[in-house]
Amino acid sequence: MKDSPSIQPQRARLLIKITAVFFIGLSIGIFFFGCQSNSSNLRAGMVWIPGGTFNMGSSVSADDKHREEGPAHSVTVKGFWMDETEVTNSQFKKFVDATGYLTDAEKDLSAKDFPNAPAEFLKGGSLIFKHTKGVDPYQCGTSGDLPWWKFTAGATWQHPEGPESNIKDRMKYPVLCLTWKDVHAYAEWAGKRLPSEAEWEFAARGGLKDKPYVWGDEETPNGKYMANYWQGNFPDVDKGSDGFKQVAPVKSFSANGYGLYDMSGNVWEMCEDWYHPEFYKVSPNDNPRGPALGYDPSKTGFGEHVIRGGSWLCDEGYCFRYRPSARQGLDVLTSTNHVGFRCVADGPAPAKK
Ligand SMILES: [Ca+2]
Ligand SMILES: [Ca+2]
Repeated sequence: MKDSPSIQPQRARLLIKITAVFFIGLSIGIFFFGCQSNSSNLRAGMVWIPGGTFNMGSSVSADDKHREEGPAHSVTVKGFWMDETEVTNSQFKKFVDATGYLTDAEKDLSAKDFPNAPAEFLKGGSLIFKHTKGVDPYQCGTSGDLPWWKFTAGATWQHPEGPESNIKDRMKYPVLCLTWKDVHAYAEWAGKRLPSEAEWEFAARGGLKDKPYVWGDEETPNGKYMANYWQGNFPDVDKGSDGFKQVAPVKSFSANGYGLYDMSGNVWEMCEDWYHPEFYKVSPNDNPRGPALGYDPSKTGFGEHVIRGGSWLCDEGYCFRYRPSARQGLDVLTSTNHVGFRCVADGPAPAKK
C-alpha cells in the first residue's frame, strides 16, 4: 500500500532527524576520540610532574666554585608535563623530515655580521670536546677559549663529532650540536616549550627533599654509578667507570622519582630562563621565570640562558655539576657536543586511576 501524501512528509522528517542525530553523534565521537588520540600522542613519552613547593638551589654547595647555587630559597611551581628523556636524534630527525629545518651549525655565518671573526670561524660547525694533556683546568679561567674546546667545521647534529662522524647507530642518543634557536624551533613544532629553571630543578629532585644528588645522599650508593659523567683526570683521561666514555643512549641509567631519565649528566639541558649567577638573591618565590636578561660577569659575549644537569664531561672535581642544584649559562649562538634539551608542556593533569 502506498503511503498517503500526509504520512510521507512525516516519514521524511523522521528520516532526516535520524540521519541528523547519527551524523551529530558521529561528529561528537570523532571529535571526542580524536582529541583523546591527539592528547595521548602529545603526551606520549612525557610524565606528569605534580606542582609543589621546594627548596631551590643550595646554600651548602655554594662554595667558592659554585656560589651561583645559593642562597637556597623556597619556590613553588605548578604541575606540568615533561619529556621522560633528553630529546633524541630519532625525535629530532622527525622534526627535520617534517619541516626541512636547517640548524644553525649547518649554516655559514656572514662576514658582514661578524667582521672581526677569522674566516675559519665563519664556517658552519660546533664546539667539539678534545681530550687535552698537560692542562690544569683550574688555571684556565671561565672564558670561551678553554683549550679542550675546538671549533670544528661540519660538526652538526647529524655529524656530532665532526664531518667524518654520523648518527646511523645513534638514533637513541641525545641530539647534540644545536643552538638556542634550534631547540626552540623543535619545541614549537612539537607543541611544547622549554622548562623554566625552577621547573627543571623541581623535576630533577624527583620528590626528594634537599638531597645533593638526583637519587639521594650518596654519589655512588653501594659502589654503583647512577649517571653518565666523567671519572678520571679532566680534560685528559676519562676512565669510564660508569660504563661510558662519551655520551650515552638515553635511559642507560635508572629514572628518578618522577620517572625522568638522565636528569643528572649525559648532556646538559637548556632551560627557558636567562642566566644570571646572582639571580637567587632576588628571585620571586612563585613560578619564577628568571632575570630579564642573561649575563655572566665572568664571561664575555652574548646573552646566556640557563643549562642544567651537567654532562658526560663533568668530573667530580673541576665541574661537579651533575647535581640538581648546579647551574650554568650557555650563550645563544654556541652549539656543542655536550648540551641537549628536553621539553615540557602545560596541563591538564592526567585523570586519576
Ligand atoms: Ca661517563
Ligand atoms: Ca641530562
